[in-house]
Amino acid sequence: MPDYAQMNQYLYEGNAKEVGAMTVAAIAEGITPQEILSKGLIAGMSVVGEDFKHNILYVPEVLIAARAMKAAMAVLRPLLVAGDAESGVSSTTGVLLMGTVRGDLHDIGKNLVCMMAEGAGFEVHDIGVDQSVEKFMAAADECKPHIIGMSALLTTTMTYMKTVIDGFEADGRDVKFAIGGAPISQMFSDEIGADGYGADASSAVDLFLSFMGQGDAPSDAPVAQVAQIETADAPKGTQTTFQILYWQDLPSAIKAADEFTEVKIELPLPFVERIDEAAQRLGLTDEATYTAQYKWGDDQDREGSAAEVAAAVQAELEIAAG
Ligand code: B12
Repeated sequence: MPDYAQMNQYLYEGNAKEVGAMTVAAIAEGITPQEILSKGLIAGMSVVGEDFKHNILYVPEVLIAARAMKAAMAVLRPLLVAGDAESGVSSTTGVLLMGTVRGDLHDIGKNLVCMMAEGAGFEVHDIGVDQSVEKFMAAADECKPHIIGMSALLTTTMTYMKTVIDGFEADGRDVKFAIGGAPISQMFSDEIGADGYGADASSAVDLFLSFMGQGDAPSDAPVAQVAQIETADAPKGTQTTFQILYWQDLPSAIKAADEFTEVKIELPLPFVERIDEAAQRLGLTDEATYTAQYKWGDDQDREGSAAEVAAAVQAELEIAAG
């Protein structure tokens, strides 16, 4: 039995070598790839996500953890694909076009869905991250998919899924849309006119199969939680130290801490779009080059609670950005 707590810890530390070695050892021990994925990798990554939310980890550490996860997924990939193929579904199950939507560089979940779908016999065309409606259309012209799967991990990019669906509809194209990613829910899927939502890779495959007339759609899943700003009342005269996270010279996030509480604000959509546009202009869209551009600015002090200071700094950045 693998030491999953240790594996989670290695993943958290971004120790790709150990996570990979433990994955190989677990497979040799006869553990199923699904168990390793859920108890060793996804469980570890959810701790990373929580600590990211609470300012214990920042983008560079998360990226290193994500790399460790990818290293282990590379070991599991052939097994997941072969394992699902044994489930008896034919290799002509259907054609699936997958991509992460514009402005969003998260691809771990999408890659997992692609692997599982491939294993279930789908012909998968993965167009990668940060994909516009035009790119989805051009790819659809090429591969003529039955299903288009879109992934989004940011509340600021999930709305772009509707742009893609509307674009295809306006063009009179008939294709099924499946959507997924941590902030996505069935309610959101209904709201934007998608054909279905999958909470994880196996529900995603069930959903795709149901579109192809094989089996039932997965049942509804709970709505994922999104990051929230913590606030607390602080006494008068409280001092806060804050920093701004910049992508090159463009602000992306604010963290502020007083004696009692710590607050993190991800700046809203226009800021994300500005960074995205600059990255596109400079051709810096691959994950490592993109994230290497993030740097925290200097510590600054100001009177007020962390929540008040963070809100004031956000307002100033919004005014400065016009
Ligand atoms: C790893 C990670 C990163 C890595 C991504 C590396 C990579 N190659 O993917 C890096 C460091 C680059 C990153 C950057 C950022 N991130 Co990030 N990141 C994460 C983290 C910790 C894990 C995501 C993950 O891989 N999960 C594991 C996979 C297996 O799960 P999954 O993606 O949900 O996929 C499953 C399902 O959703 C579903 N699914 C997924 N896609 C699809 C598609 C279809 C069709 C279907 C049916 C199903 C389906 O099946 C998958 C498999 O089970 C999350 C926290 C979290 N808990 O989600 C934050 C998180 C998503 N990131 C966040 C933020 C804010 C950012 C940044 C804006 C930070 C910054 N200030 O720069 C940037 C944005 C960059 C960009 N433009 O995209 C926030 C988003 C908050 C919000 N509400 O919008 C989160 C939630 C962290 C947090 N709690 O604050 N991040």
